[in-house]
Amino acid sequence: MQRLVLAVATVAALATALPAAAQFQKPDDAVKYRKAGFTLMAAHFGRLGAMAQGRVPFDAASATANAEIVASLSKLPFAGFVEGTSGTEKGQPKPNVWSDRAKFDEGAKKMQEEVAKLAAAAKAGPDAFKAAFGAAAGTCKNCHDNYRVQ
Ligand code: ASC
Repeated sequence: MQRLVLAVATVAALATALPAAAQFQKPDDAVKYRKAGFTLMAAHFGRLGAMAQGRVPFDAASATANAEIVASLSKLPFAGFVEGTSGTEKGQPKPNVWSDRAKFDEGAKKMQEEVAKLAAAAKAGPDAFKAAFGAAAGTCKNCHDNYRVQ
């Protein structure tokens, strides 16, 4: 698990060092990439949510492992938001991702900061974990409300 997290983190560091568009052959590749990233994040964040909401018993080791994965994955999808990939169908990014990019990036950074706190919160116990999960989920929702077609 540690090694996987390290590998993902290394790739994330390399990926973010390149200009976004330069990483993809064509816009559709960028769309697939970011969707894959968010799909993985949602799977692992969902496992945390199940514990935060009491649908699954809190398990510090599992929560910590999933939180570390989410924190690493959170660095990946944003490189996939290349120009010309907005849309009007449910789930697609609205054009304001690009017309208001600084604010969008700020929201992404806020999300990354909040998910980075989840592992330590999981180690601290269920109450700290629940609070940190709520804060992180709020940052997801904020961008969905503002930048994703409903
Ligand atoms: C999840 C998930 C999201 C966020 C969001 C929070 O578990 O897949 O996209 O939480 O629903 O509001």
